[in-house]
Amino acid sequence: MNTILGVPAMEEYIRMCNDGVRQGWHERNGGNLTYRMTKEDVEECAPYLKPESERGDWVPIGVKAENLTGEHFISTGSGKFLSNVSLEPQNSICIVEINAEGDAYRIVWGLEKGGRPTSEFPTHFMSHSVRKRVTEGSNRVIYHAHTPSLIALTFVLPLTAKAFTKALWTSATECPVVFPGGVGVVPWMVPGGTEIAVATCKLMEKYDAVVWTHHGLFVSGATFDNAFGLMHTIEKAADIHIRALSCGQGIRQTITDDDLRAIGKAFGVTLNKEFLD
Ligand code: 2HA
Ligand code: ZN
Repeated sequence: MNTILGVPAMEEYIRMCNDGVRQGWHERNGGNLTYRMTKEDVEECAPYLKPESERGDWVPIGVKAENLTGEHFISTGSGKFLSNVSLEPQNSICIVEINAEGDAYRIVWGLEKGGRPTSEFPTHFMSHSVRKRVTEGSNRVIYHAHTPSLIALTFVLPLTAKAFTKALWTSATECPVVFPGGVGVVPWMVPGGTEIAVATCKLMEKYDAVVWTHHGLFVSGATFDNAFGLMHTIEKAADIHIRALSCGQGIRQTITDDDLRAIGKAFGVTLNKEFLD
């Protein structure tokens, strides 16, 4: 296709929005997705971006990241429905560029009827900064979804990284392989602001998945598939845990810590020892 929508990064981005919608994670305008574009992605999109003279003013992000100066991101639009992304991408998502100071953005494509990047852009932006640094540039995708089973668990489990990690690791054998570092937990906070951005990105130093209490999940990945797969694996494990608890007789048997160590050994992954007794 001879439009920006034929650029592979755009195709994959739009497909991932659809995949999340199909899972039921994106009621109304719930959830958001950002992707830090490669140089090649930007070159492929360049013919379709606004000329310099039509680019608006720089908009302050409210946070600053020196390692993201000059980067381009694809972002869902604030208040936009992920279910509309594939139907009307030009009005649901945008490409933003970051200024030379790393503290402001401007829209270079998309949101043609007006709008701005996701309300969670400060958290996405700070998380990109941290993940870019700790993964030496490999992580490019940050994804937030309203995953119902995981949200339900935030009403019944202690709000600690250990309680959530253990519940998830022991609910499906693949889990320790997919997220050997475990998951972090942010207590309930007002969404969209700087406070939740700071709390999330502090945990993103250590974890690629952070639970937002009574709200959802935030994940980071190198590719769309990896980020989506991490979200999906965690939500499915949460669902299994809830189904087991819902049988009403408690957990009679589970994967032990020694079993977890054996999985780590067999699959060549190092499990976060903080969560093993
Ligand atoms: O984009 O999910 O956290 C809407 C939200 C806010
Ligand atoms: Zn949300």
